[in-house]
Amino acid sequence: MRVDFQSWISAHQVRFEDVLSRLLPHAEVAPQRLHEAMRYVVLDGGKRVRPLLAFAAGELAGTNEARVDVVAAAVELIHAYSLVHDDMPCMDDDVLRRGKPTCHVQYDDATALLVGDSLQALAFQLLAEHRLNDDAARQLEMIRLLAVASGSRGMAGGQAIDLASVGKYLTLPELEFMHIHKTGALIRAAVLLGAHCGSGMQGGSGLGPAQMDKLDHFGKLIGLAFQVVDDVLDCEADTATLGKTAGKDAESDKPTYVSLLGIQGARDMAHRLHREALETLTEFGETAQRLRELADFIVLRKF
Ligand code: GRG
Repeated sequence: MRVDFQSWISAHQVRFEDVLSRLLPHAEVAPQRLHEAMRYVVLDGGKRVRPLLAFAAGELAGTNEARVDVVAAAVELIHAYSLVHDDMPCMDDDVLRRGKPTCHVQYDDATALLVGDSLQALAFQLLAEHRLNDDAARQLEMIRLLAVASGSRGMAGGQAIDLASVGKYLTLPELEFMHIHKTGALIRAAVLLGAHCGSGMQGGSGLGPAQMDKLDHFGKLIGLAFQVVDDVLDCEADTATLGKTAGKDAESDKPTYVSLLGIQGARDMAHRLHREALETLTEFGETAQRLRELADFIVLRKF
């Protein structure tokens, strides 16, 4: 029997917390303080949007959940590392994340730096030491995909552009380029990695290149929609609801979709991207239902 979307989310969030707890080093293992800090930033917090996208894409591709658990964890560890580094005084300099003091506030700058480094390394360790696909070449391609999405041609590159754009005017294509990299690349990778776990697997649906391209396009559109909504929420929601400091973009004089298009213009853009994202899923029929529901969640969310 098909469970409703909210129950599906909750069940995955609870189960995934156990997966993460199991895959992270224990806090009692040396170096204890570093391991404790890694668990502090990863566990008990966050919406887990990227893992949920991987689970939904995995369902579409007919893969087994244990494989998607590993790619979902790898993506979430990269995401957690990016938040820790982004919050540091040398970048966004923030004190609150996921409703708790940021890592460098709770621990110290050096620990926060090492937490980020260690989470990134652990993500790739997991992809290398677990079987993700029956085809070894496909597995290597998956590792490459996450590396590109995280590095200078993906998230880290987008962050570099973001830091260089403070106080500057960006055109809409420039803003889009920045966000497709900074936020979109990892969201896109989450969708693709979930689907790759199924392709080539016995009993998996083995999505073909044209279908993977459709999913890639879905990931790109919904990744951008996620950022547009993030910009709107930064203006409209309060700190308690967001679990991070609200109003940071305007305060730091950062170009955003809201500063460029106004609140209503940004909302309209999010709805257009949402509509286009849903259109890319048409051919998948019922198997893409969770991805559609997640697209709705990303655009309609209030935090
Ligand atoms: C430091 C290499 C490096 C990159 C940082 C992602 C990022 C790049 C910075 C985070 C700053 C930020 C607020 C970006 C906007 C979009 C975003 C990633 C929001 C946070 O993601 P959520 O809402 O967070 O999925 P939770 O806590 O729910 O996981």
